[in-house]
Amino acid sequence: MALHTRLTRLLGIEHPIIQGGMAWTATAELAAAVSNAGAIGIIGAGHMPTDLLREQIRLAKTLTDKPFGVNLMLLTPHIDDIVQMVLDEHVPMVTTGAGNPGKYMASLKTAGIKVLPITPSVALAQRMESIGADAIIGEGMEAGGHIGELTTMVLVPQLVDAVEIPVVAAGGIADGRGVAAAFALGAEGVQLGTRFISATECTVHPAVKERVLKAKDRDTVVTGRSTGHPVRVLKNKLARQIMELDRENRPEEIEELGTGKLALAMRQGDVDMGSLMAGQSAAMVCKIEPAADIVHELVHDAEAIMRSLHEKATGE
Ligand code: TUI
Repeated sequence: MALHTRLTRLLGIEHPIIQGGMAWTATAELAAAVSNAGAIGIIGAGHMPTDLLREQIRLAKTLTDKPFGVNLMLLTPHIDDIVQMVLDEHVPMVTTGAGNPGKYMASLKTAGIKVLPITPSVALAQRMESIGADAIIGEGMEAGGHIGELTTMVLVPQLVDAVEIPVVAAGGIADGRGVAAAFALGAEGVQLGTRFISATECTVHPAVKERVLKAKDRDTVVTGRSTGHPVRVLKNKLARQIMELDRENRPEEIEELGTGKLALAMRQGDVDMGSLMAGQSAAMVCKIEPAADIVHELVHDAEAIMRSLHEKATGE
């Protein structure tokens, strides 16, 4: 049982599955569990203070001997300090989100760190390839958190045509069918965030897991479009307040209202006034189970689908 691609070789992993680097959600425990299962776990830096992130990285190193990564959230004000710390800690790989990591590419590459920028567009992906990115993560607007405009279905094949480096599909993938579909589009790996919120090892507040498990098809909404940083969340009281401010075009008040609300949801479990960032695939997440079971199910089911499609295509 294995899906080997350029991505598995690049990262030295068994399965071409990246766990999304969700801020205040993807902690060392989850990342290590995913890496131990043969995929690659990511610690979400978000707006985390540098010292706390360093502790998380050191904790992950005690929990796994396998490669893991850190997601650098480029909008955070102390991003320069975070990058320096990640260099000092010799983290094997980073993904980047919410901006252009060009400024940091040379130093990360020189330190031997694999860099996988998350991009919502073809132009940014080409720029990233030209400055040395190892692979591209194409994230569609089905994803949770900060999103671009294109869907995974249209973004991924365009990226595959536009760059030579491996493309990883993200956004809307929650099971083996999604993995097989991503491979059909030309992706050589997948990134899943929301599905891993339900992992036993995910340390997010139990009330958040419960909301994800209960979510149905139309339970996410995109808020904050007026700020220029649209964010997909599960609908709740905070989301409704932000949608109202969006309608009234009051972006400054949205920024103010949103401050600290992700940690409020994910760590403290305030599922009414916290920001419940999650993707559309929340509706497809149905049970709490170990990260290793999630990884193995994804690989097993994707392989079975690809085998059955092959049989159909060849008339066997
Ligand atoms: O980064 C994410 N997801 C995130 S970041 C985040 S924290 C946040 N909170 C409130 C507002 C904004 C951020 C929560 N979820 N996913 C990867 C991702 N990157 N999605 C979209 C992008 C992106 C957008 C623009 C990447 C690059 C980019 O480039 C703009 C430029 O400068 O060229």
